[in-house]
Amino acid sequence: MDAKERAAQLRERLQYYAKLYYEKDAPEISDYEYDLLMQELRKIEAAHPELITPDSPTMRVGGAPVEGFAQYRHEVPLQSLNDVFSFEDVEAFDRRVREVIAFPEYVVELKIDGLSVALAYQDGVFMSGATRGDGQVGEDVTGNLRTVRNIPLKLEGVPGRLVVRGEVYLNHHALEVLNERRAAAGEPLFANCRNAAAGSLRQLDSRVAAARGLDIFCFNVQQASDVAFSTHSESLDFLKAHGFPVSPYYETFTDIADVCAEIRRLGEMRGELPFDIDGAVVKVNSLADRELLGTTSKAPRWAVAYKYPPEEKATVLRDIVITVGRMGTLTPNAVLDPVRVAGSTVSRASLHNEAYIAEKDIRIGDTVLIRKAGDIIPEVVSVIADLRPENAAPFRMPETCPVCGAPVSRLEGEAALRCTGAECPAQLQRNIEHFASRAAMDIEGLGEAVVEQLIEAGLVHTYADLYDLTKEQLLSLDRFAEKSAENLIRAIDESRARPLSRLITAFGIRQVGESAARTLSRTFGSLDRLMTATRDELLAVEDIGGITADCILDWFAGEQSQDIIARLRRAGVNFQSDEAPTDLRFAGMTFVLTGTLTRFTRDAAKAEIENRGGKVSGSVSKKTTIVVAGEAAGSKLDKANALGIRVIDEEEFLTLIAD
Ligand code: 3BD
Repeated sequence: MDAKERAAQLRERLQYYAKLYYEKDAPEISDYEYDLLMQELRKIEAAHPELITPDSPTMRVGGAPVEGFAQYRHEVPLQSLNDVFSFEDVEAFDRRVREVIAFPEYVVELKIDGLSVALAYQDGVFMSGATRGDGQVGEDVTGNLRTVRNIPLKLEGVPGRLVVRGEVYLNHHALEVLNERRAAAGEPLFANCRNAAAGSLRQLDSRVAAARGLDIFCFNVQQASDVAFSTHSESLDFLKAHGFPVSPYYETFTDIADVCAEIRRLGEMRGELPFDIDGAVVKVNSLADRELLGTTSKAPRWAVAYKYPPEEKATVLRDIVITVGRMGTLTPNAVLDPVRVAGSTVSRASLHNEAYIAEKDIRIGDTVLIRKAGDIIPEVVSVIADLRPENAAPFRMPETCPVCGAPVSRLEGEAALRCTGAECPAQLQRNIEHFASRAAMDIEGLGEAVVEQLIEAGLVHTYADLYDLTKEQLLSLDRFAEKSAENLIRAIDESRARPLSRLITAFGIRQVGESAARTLSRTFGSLDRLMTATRDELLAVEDIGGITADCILDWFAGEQSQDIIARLRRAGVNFQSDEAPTDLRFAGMTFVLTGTLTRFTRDAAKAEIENRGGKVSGSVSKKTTIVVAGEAAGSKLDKANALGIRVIDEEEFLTLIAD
């Protein structure tokens, strides 16, 4: 057998095994044997590049990273779907359909929660694929789609053009595996399957996408040059017959009551499915009827998506544990029997503070209803009172910090309790984790577990200590080898050059998140300038209010902060913004413009003042700093003189604003 024949044979076998694995869930060979065959094919293709075909299974593993994604104009625009949220809405949809079609037939399908794509085939070969984008233009993610293992790359007996729409998704198991890997690498976890699928499909490096285990369900024939269908279910059967995975459980109905019953039935299956759904789609089956019903500018009149309400699940609250946050805040957390809700397994939920627990009367041992707030953060909705064990006692917050034992206190006007321990290790742990986090100094490999080790070994007492760590010190710790120690030292080293805004974020000043940090960096231009900013100057900055300004002043006034800054400076951490600082010479000053100005319009003069951090007011009062008096100034000038406020003319104003 020559190379060409062997390559063809390998491709056929690999395709066959992949199909068994993905469709029948009955692999005949082990992953290991599968990988061996794949490797053999790769070797042949490497030696004979002319034998590579675009539909070869080797093309699924992905190539080198590409620069962004090319735009992809969809030949036939990808329509959107109208959402409905009640059975009354479904019945109203049916009435609208019946105004045009006397006896409609409907298909009900699951609505898979993933990312919508289009796949284009030419003469049976997968050529290209793209995200939906705005329906007209999406992103060309062909390379990544090749790594979706159940997308057929080659079709038998489908000449001409075929465009298929589908939903790319990640199943629950794949999400779990992915998140375990990310947790081990100290990377942020994906909150749900949809985010993970979208993030994976939009990976620039298709080798990364390949490792994510994406799948697809196809739900529409978008274009077919050489096949004709008369119904949607026929087109789904066609897709199935040609090896496309098609959304399971689709059925046809003629009575809208049966459609609603089916939607309810699918909703009840939700918890048992191995992937996420967010609704059910009802579609008119006959393609001729669809033509008659037509389309609005946005969505077809012949289909609706019924969205299920956020899932709520009951589970047992086994314990309430207290965590100590970065600011020393004590937060009670529910420890739950693990339960799958809206796309991920939940075993913890924040209970926020004592008042929240008291209001819902949450007790250890209770059966509680869990929901995801905004689809992402788990929360306890309510207690099922009937299922409360007899001995369940009301919950009380501890009087001492569970980590360092220092007394806790409640700040005036706040619901939260705080640890008063100045050197509480829990606070230190969160502080350093925050410093190293993605949004802050982005130090890869410095996750929770490593920070804990460093603190325990006494190697770091503040985040400034990170820059003094040596490879030898790391090697003395468990789980560090030559390579991992070098990597961490390098990651810490690289963080010295981070933009100033990240350093400001990393300080963990209360009220100062990423966005405020960026504004502060841009406005003041350097850490040294920010350190000496007055309250007025801070207040002149967009989006910085009194509370935030005080938090910033308090933080810089702290003795420890000054020490940390000095040490970071010595360590060569970047203190400069790459943007020039904003002019703030009028910060805290209020101007009043009166009379006629000859060189400026009112608006231009106002802009000159505001661009330098000043405010403009319409009337003179004790709070006025300067009155700019043009020609024929009247009562405002008199009032300014009476109050002893500084008055300048237009010439002087020009000198004041000159650089
Ligand atoms: C599914 C449109 C039509 C062909 C338009 C009727 C809006 C996402 O399982 N059918 C399905 C699913 C989605 C669909 C259609 N059938 N459109 C369907 C769909 N079984 N998820 N969608 N889509 C797909 C969308 N996506 C992103 C932004 C806006 N709209």
